Amino acid sequence: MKILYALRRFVPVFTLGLALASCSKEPAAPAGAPQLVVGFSQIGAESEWRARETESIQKEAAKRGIELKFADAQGRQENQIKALKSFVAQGVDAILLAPQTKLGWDNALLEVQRAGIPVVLVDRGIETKDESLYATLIASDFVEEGRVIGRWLAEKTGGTCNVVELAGTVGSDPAIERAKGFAEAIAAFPGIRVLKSQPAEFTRAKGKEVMEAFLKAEGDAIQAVYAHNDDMALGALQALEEAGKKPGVDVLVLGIDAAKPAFTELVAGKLNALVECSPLLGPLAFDAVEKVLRGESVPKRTLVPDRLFDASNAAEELSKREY
Ligand code: GZL
Repeated sequence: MKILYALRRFVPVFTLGLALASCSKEPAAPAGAPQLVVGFSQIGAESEWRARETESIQKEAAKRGIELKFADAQGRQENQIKALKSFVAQGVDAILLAPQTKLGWDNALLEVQRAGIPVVLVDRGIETKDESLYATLIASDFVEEGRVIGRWLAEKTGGTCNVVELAGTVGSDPAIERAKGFAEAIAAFPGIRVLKSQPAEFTRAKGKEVMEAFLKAEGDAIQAVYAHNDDMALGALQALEEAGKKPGVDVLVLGIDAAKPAFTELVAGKLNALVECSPLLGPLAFDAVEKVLRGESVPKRTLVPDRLFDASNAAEELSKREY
């Protein structure tokens, strides 16, 4: 299969690139050589994180002189599948896919594979019977992100706390795995009780709405909120303030992503802990695309490292944040 990719449309660019590189220092974009064309099926724009990821991939494509065909699926898998078909029809050289959900990709990806177009998964994984349907996955370890939050909460509360959970999009890789990691970490602490867990679509608005329902149902019993991403944590923070509570003081608020809007609230003490999940995947994504098109082998999984931030290190980190 690799040879197929290499022969597909890359050799002329590669040969020409080599020739030019040998006679000039700057890797010039050879005039007239076929520009690499990459299709990018993006989930949507549901969160700050998603916007930063889109920006990173668009900027990196421009920097490398790659033509990016961008398709925003408005949060729907069927629109992503339509985009994959369209990329095949347009004869792109490679595809970047941020899969909205874990299941339901095999048929669409088989069609792409039959067209000889490599697929690089960015930011979320899929469940498939045939791992050859994609070249590599570039993403964080969501299970570990959930574990880190669970361990932080156990340490902070001495293992006794009533917590509510704002879960990400049903069926998505990060929602499934962040829930799993958190549950794993708190299993060692019977005093940590999850009073309620409900999906809130990774959005601020839905996070606020679900938190309001949690407050109605559980009121003062709630001592902490675990949100699978920043935006839902910020929504919860708003709901707590409107209910006359001090987020970060009366109720601990924990999230994942650590993008700037939430990071600022962390420094202000309204959030208590954030695990970062870098959206700056553009360079890694196009490194993988270019390697695959050269027929080089790439690891099936490229793990993006994450760090934990809380009151002990947030203030000195804020000025260094890139997203
Ligand atoms: C994580 C990404 C998640 C973010 C959310 O890689 O898929 O989706 O954590 C985003 O903010 O909506």
